Amino acid sequence: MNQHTRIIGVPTDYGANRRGVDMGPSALRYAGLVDELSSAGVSTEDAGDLAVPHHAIHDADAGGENAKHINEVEEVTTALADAVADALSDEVTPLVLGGDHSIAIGSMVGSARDADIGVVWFDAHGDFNTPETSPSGNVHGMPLAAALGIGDFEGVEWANAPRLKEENVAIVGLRDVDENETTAIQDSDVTAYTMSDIDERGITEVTQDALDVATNGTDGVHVSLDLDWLDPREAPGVGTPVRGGVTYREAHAAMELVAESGAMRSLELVEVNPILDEHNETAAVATELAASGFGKRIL
Ligand code: HAR
Ligand code: MN
Ligand code: MN
Ligand code: MN
Repeated sequence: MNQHTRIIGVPTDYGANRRGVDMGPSALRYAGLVDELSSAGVSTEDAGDLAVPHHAIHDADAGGENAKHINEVEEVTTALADAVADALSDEVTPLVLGGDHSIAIGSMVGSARDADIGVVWFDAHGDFNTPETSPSGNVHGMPLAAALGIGDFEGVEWANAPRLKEENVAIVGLRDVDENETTAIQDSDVTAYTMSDIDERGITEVTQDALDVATNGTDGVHVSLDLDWLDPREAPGVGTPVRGGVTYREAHAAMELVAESGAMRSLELVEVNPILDEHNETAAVATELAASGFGKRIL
């Protein structure tokens, strides 16, 4: 694994229905991300934040009921795709700080530009809606469908990850999925592991299976970590908390397996919302999980 990372902040909340997640990059840096990574033996360069357009009135000018702020999402994710691809060509591991989960479109597009990639998606949600199935119109519920070119996203060049196949995508921790989304996931070749799967088989076995899915025939894996994957008691600072998530220890065990696989080519931490957080706890947990993903062991 590459032990040099480049932090790329993406202070956007255009994909979410609650404001505040655009402050995620600051919260993560303030929580000591660079020190955490250095305790994992990882050197870090901070590329700062991408420029995100800010509108005075957020929702009045959403532009598109079915996919709100889609033009802003396109602008931000296109810039992020370039930044991620640049980091990889400079042989540093991109560490993308969200921002809401719509930014994952850019991470996947950039990571899959010059390599066949797999994806491990740690999330309470499927993020598999399309503009026609989304109950909310919020793009952070759509990034996997976008990258895979499903439904309305078919042939949408800026949104489709060029070298990512459904059979190399694994979602881990599902517990809140919309009806049409469930059907779409089942109809696809994506592999999904629910919280019940984790109850029955344990986090180690499930994560190992997910990594097998994502590494099978690929050059590396993009790891997307939505903090609402964890139980809200341990990660309260998220916009869409769902009871019954993984524990702090399960999350660490999973990230340690990610590190052991040696396959992580890019990582993103998303959906940290400091306005809703308690003393920046969620950001702190996120930074620790990142360090585990780069090989830090806690006893
Ligand atoms: N499924 C719902 C929707 O599409 C909720 C989306 C969830 N929010 C996220 N994504 N944080 O993981 O609107
Ligand atoms: Mn904003
Ligand atoms: Mn998500
Ligand atoms: Mn989520």
